Amino acid sequence: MSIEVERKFLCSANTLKTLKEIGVCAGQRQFHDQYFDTPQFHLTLRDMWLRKRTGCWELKCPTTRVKGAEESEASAQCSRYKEITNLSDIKLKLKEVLKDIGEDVTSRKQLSCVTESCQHEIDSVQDQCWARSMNLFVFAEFTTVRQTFTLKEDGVQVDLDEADFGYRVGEIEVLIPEGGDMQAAMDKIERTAKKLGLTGDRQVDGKMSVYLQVNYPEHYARLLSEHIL
Ligand code: V4E
Repeated sequence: MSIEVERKFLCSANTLKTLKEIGVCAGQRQFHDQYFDTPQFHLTLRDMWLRKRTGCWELKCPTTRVKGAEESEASAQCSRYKEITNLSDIKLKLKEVLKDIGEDVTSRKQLSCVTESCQHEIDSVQDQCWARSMNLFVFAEFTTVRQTFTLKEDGVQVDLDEADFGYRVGEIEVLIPEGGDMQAAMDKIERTAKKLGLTGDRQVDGKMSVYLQVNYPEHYARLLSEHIL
């Protein structure tokens, strides 16, 4: 399991010029994300983000922060999430969380899902049967074109994303192992942000924030009021 530490930014022409000077373009790719939650949004209301990205499942969970600890401006602009990519671990975590909130995952028999729908539907639907059995459905779906840059600074990656609903956002990202040096990761991000000439003290919206604002304004407002976004 790894922890993803990242800072989002809006990429101006100047930022792009600097990025091309200090980084190496590692390529461009396109991916399709499907995000899952219960109809009552039990996962996202716990800041848990389950997605299938071009066939691979990922679950992002919040990391525990030290209560009452002062946060620097640089740290406040970074998000940190634990990333679970092993499907068995994802299912275990989801069972634990959904059991906690009284969602009866055992009563929805996976077998009935298989016999009713999967024989007549495409492979991707079969693959989602376990999710359906946990009452998890796709609530957001979009395609992103991503250009990736690697920087000389060890382990720093910069992604420039354009989602198919028109939103563009950049992110400076460092991956560390669980229990790894969070401060060192944030320092790397801060140094990179300075090199790119980034200013501003507010967190920049990610693709999902913008998607929710448009498609689920009430849920978005709730996530804001509960300080999840
Ligand atoms: C963690 C999270 C979400 C899941 C998607 O995360 P994000 O990093 O925005 O997407 P993406 O496509 O860049 O994933 P990557 O390729 O880096 O793995 S959706 C909303 N959140 C919460 C969240 C937050 N609270 N604050 C910020 C700045 N971003 C996301």
